[in-house]
Formats: sequence, structure tokens, C-alpha cells
Amino acid sequence: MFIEAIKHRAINPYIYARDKETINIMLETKKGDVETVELIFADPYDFKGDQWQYKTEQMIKTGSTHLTDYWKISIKPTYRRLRYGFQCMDNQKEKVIVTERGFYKTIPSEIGNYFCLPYLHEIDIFQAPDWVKDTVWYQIFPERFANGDSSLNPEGTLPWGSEEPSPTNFFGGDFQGVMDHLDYLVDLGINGIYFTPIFKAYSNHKYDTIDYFEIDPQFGDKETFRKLVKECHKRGIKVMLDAVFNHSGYYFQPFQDVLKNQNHSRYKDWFHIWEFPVKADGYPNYDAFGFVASMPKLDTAHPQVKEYLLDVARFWIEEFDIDGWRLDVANEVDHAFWRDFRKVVKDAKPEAYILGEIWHDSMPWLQGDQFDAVMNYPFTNSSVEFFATQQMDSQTFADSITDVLHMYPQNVNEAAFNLLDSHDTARILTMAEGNKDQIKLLYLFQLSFIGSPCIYYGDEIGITGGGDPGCRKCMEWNESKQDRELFHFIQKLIKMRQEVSAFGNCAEFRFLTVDEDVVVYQKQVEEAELIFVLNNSDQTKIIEIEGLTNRKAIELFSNQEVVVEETTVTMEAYGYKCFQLHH
Ligand code: ARE
Repeated sequence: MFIEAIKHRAINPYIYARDKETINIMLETKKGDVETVELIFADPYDFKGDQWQYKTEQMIKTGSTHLTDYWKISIKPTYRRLRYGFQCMDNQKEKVIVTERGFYKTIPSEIGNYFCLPYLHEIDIFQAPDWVKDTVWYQIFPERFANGDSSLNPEGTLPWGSEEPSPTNFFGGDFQGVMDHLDYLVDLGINGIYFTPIFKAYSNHKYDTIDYFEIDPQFGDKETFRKLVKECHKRGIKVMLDAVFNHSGYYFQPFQDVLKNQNHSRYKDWFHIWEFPVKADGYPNYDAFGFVASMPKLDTAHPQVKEYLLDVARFWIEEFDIDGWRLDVANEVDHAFWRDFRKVVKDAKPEAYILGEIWHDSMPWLQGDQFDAVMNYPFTNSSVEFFATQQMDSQTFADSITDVLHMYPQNVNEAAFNLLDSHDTARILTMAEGNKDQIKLLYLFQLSFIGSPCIYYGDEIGITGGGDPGCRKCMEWNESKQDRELFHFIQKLIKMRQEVSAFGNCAEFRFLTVDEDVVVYQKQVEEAELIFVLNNSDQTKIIEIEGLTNRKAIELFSNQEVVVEETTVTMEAYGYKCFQLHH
């Protein structure tokens, strides 16, 4: 047995509270090395003499990559505390006991050797708002969605869609435009909107805030915003705003004060200034977002800065009833700030969603004391590289998605914000070089996956565009230029996600078969089981599917009852099927 590949620590995501009575435990072993794993466990105080009263229970293999087998188990310890270890057995019947203090051939009797879960405190459980699990998001870049009130147009506003987006041009998108099209969004089936920044700022993207307590005048005023939130809520749509707290904009009054009064400014410690005089042209002599001089980094540990930003967080919830905050550059802001931010936000609205923008492994922020979710770019990258750009082969794709699912607790996965593209990336149709069939598979995968999916405005009707700023084109409102077929396809998937149990969020996901270009995965929740088959190639493929033979199923896209007698299913080029199995 390759004991050097056995991995467990008594921390997330290897052990965590699933709910107030259930503990989930995970172990990693080398792929194909271990045949069975049993959890050995006991209450730490329930021993007779010096004999600890352990029990054992089989763990289940929940996923495999070319390197790793993942094993999981859920248990409900009577007194909400545990000492535990693992008994691994390979196909030679060699047994190894895994404990916190090393490996043994027989079960050690000394309880101090074992891993320790001291106590399951309900208050410490990672808990994201329930509604997020049933939410399909729609991301709006307000400058480019719709111009509904031309009287607000900033100077130099161009006719809608008349030019390609540039870093500096304006087309006059606003809140009235969004309100005019809410019914379009209801028709699509989404029930959450994520707005990139809406506060008073200088640029067209508004990530360089001037005033966190004002709406940018090009979008409307506080009353228009209040109305917008109400209109959304009336339609069952949640509203999430972008909090740009890592940095301010150049024209933010405190930064202007620093430029004016230099080291005599009362705001000089609000930023991370290296030396005076402050130099804001070209390469800045202070910390910034990247080296962008117009985005000076805020010192979020400074008590006044913190108080100011926490007031902002509270204000837009209490006064306008927003439902969530997306946190810009979230991993460059200190953890202590986010812990206090969470308290403020959850005090104001316990059901608010806190979403961090982090592109990497984010376990430190997802322990329950900071964020409810992060933008799930690891999911994005693999899905896009397999389905859209086709740079990734099917085995690597399945491996990386399996890793993504085992990288966080299930509670975290269910609230993850699963995007395909955004205002920071090229659009998916462009990445797929216009191949719509690939995009359909990508949407099918995203909308049948665990988590909270998001559609970037305009993707649903086939808008194209390269990286920033190309991906920020004006929304196309001329129906004859919209890809209505793609719209209806996505609309149908959203409906299926909402209506077919196991299609949506709270189901177990695992790959069954991974062939060249074809992936087969299963979603299961209690008695409901779905098997998805996606052919990501321009060739017909014949695929063997474990678990389908001689079973009655309904294929959900054709709505036909089938009995799969053969062990194989024929898939046409870019074909997709979803079998709903009868138990
Ligand atoms: C502008 C120009 C760009 C130019 C840039 C630098 O448009 O072409 O490259 O300036 O001079 C906002 C605007 C952008 C603007 C930027 C700077 O939307 O248009 O770019 O401000 O003025 C990293 C961060 C992540 C960040 C991305 C962009 O970790 O937080 O970079 N995303 C947020 C927002 C952006 C926003 C800002 C931050 C700033 O979503 O829209 O930009 O407020 C890898 C890395 C990631 C990296 C990612 C993308 O995978 O691992 O860490 O994200 O690539 O680069």
C-alpha cells in the first residue's frame, strides 16, 4: 500500500459539520491502491477501563482521478464529538490503520492516537442562505444592458451598439433600461441579478468608486434604484451588488484630500502610501489594485476605513433591501475585515449572500466566518477548456471537476457561484469560435451541476466578444438579431433544473464513464437518478454506459420512454441525452 499517498487532516474539507448532527469525513488514497476503507470511530469519553469502545463503518468511494481516490462517509455521533481513524485494505488484504500519529498494522488501543473532532457546535457550521441553492443568476454590466432614460446619458454617449466597446466609451445603460427588460429575464427563468458596480465612479465599469453612498448619476438616483429592487423582488428576483472595498477610485474624496494635503491629510493612513509626496501619475508610489494608479488600495485594517466601509455594507441592505454582496478582489483584503463584514451583513439581513471574487483555492474564506461562496473559477476554467476551447481532453476534465467537488465541503459546493464567463473574460461563444453546439453542452453541464449558476448578460442570445473590453458589448435588443433558439434552449434547461429533482442543486454528482470526447455523469438524490451523456465532438460516438443496461428510463430531451437493452448508446455529433431512471 502506498501509505505516503494517504491524506487526511482534521480540518476542512476532510472533516466538517454537514448539519447540526452530521459529520462528513473524507480520506484520499492513491488511485486504485486501496480496495476498502472503514472509518474507526468512538466517543472520546465513552471507554470501559482503558479500552475505547470503537465502531467501524464502510466509507464510499465518491470520485477518482488519475492520481487520487476520494472516500467519504457521513456519521451522526450521539454526543457530537469524535475520535476517529481509518482502516484501509488493499487487494492483497494488507491492512493499514491511519491515525493522527501515524500508520499501524493493528488498531491502537490508545485513544490519544486518533484524529479529533472536539465538539460539533451548531454556531460554527458553514451555512449559506438556502435560496442561493435554487437561484439561477444573471450578471448585468449596467453600462451595457439597456439605455432606458436618455436624459441621463453621460457626455459623449454613443448610439447604442454603434461601436465596439473600448476602455473609455459610454453607451448610456441605466436602471430604467433594466426595469424595461425585467420581464425578458423572467421569461428566461433567472431569479437573481448580479450587478457589477453601480456607485458613483469615473470609468464606464465603475470599479473606481468616487462615492460609496451615491448611485452613479448615469444609472439613475436612489429612488430609481429603490424602485428597481422592488420591481425585482415583485418578480421573485434577488439583487446582488458589487462591493469594491479593496481600493477606492482616484476621485474618492479621502484620496483627493491626501493628494492635496499630502502627509498633513487626515486621510493619509486610509491608504498604503510608501512616501510623500504622493505621485499618482504613471507608476504609483502607494499600493494599488495591481499598479493601477487610479485605484489606490484602502487600508481595511484602519478603524475609520473599516467603519466607513461597514457602514456602506449595512446602508444598502437596510435602506434598499438588497440581497447580497459580491466582493471585488476579495482575497487581497484582510480576513479580520471580512469577519466583521459578515457580522454586519448578517445582522442587517440574515439571509444575505456573501460572494467573494477569488479565482483560486478559497478554503480560508469558506470556513463559515467570512463568505458564503466564491466565484468558482476552477469550475469555469475546466468547463470552458473542455467544452468551449477544447484544449482539455475528457479525462483531464473529469479529473479536474472531481477535484473541484472534493476541494470544499458539500455545504460550500451547493452555494458556489458557477460562472462560465464574465466581464473579465472573453465570452464563451467567442472562446468556442462560434460553435454553438459546444456552447449548448457547456450550458447543459453548468445548469445540471451542483451550485448556483450564473449567465453573463447576452450570452443567452449569442453575443460574442473577446477579453476586457471586448466582452462588454451592448446587449442586443433587436429580436431578429438575437439567437432565439439558444435562448429557448437555456430557458428549457433552467426549467428542468427547477422542476426535475436531481437535475438541480442538492444531488450527488459523479462521473460514470469518460471516453474520448464523451462524458457520462450521474446525479442522484434519494430515489431520483439521472444519467447525462454529452458528446463533445463532431463525430458520432458509441458509448458504453455502466448502470443503464436493461433499465427503464425517460430520455428528458425527447421525452421518450426507453429501455436501454444494449450496453451501449449511440450519440450523434455534439449530442446530449439525459436519462431519468425509474427505481
Ligand atoms: C483595465 C483595462 C485592462 C487592463 C487593466 C490594467 O481594461 O485591459 O489590463 O486596466 O491596467 C476593473 C475593470 C477593468 C480594468 C481594471 C483596472 O473592470 O476593465 O482593467 O479595473 O483598472 C485579477 C484579480 C481580480 C480582478 C481581475 C481583473 O484577482 O480580482 O484580476 N477582478 C476584479 C473585477 C474587475 C475589476 C477589478 C477587479 C478591479 O472583476 O472587473 O477591473 O476593481 C488569473 C489570476 C487572477 C486574475 C485573473 C484575471 O487567473 O489568477 O487573480 O484576477 O487572472 O486577470
